Amino acid sequence: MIVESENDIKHLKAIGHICAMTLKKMMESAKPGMTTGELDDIGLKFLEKEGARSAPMAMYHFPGATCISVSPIIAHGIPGDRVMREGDLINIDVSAEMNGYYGDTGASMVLAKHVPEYEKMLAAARSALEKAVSVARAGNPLNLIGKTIQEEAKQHGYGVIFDLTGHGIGHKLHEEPTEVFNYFKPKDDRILTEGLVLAIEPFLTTGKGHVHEERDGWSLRTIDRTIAAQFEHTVIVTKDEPIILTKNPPFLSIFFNPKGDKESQRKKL
Ligand code: M3C
Ligand code: CO
Ligand code: CO
Repeated sequence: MIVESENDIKHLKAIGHICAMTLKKMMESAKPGMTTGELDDIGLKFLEKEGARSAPMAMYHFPGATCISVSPIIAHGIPGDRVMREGDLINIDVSAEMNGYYGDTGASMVLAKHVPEYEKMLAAARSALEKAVSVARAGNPLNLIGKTIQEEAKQHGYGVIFDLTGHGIGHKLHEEPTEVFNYFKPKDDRILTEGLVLAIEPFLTTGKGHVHEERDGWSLRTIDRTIAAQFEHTVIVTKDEPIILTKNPPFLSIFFNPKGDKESQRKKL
């Protein structure tokens, strides 16, 4: 959507903040031995308490309130009986609706353990999101977002997932512009305009960058079974730096969760 009023901004900020807080709550709650279904329930209760509805459920009848993907699943993981283990690479994606406005955010993390191989990719993916967000300004070509993500990935020795994209958002979870590519598309001549609401979500990988849908009809994994990491923000494009609707300072630092306790997280970062 294109933001037209202060009222639009107020509602987008409200749902964006709820998504960010839900994600933070889930990242802090994730513990070895817990199932993804239990973790989803924590997210669902948090959303309900705030008066928001799960967007995947409302829009697509997704069988969960949030998407929880345990590697080699990289996105659209269905919460269920899967037990999370120390050292698992996990992605949590929270999207929700309130008063007809949508927000979308996500993050990857390693559960309760140092895994340098994963942490390196997480740092690169987070940096790709930060850089992509900073170039999302009115007047810039939309394909600068993908170019920036791909260059940042390459700089750190990674590739991008070609099959998954960012998207417009606002009055629906996925709306125009439906594909905000995570790579440079020279022929894409779309220009970013003031007020445009976007979900920017780089997916970085060690593999070739194509995905396969599992038989459950949702879960996505890399075809080559390589690892991947995603970070996502919903933003409003302006003439300067965009307004980040899903910003939550602690969220950006909790990409590693050593023992699940906040103190050691802070020390580490
Ligand atoms: N929020 C998710 C979609 C959830 S609907 C099951 C998203 O838009 O960020 C993604 N799109 C593609 C992969 S994750
Ligand atoms: Co998302
Ligand atoms: Co999204």
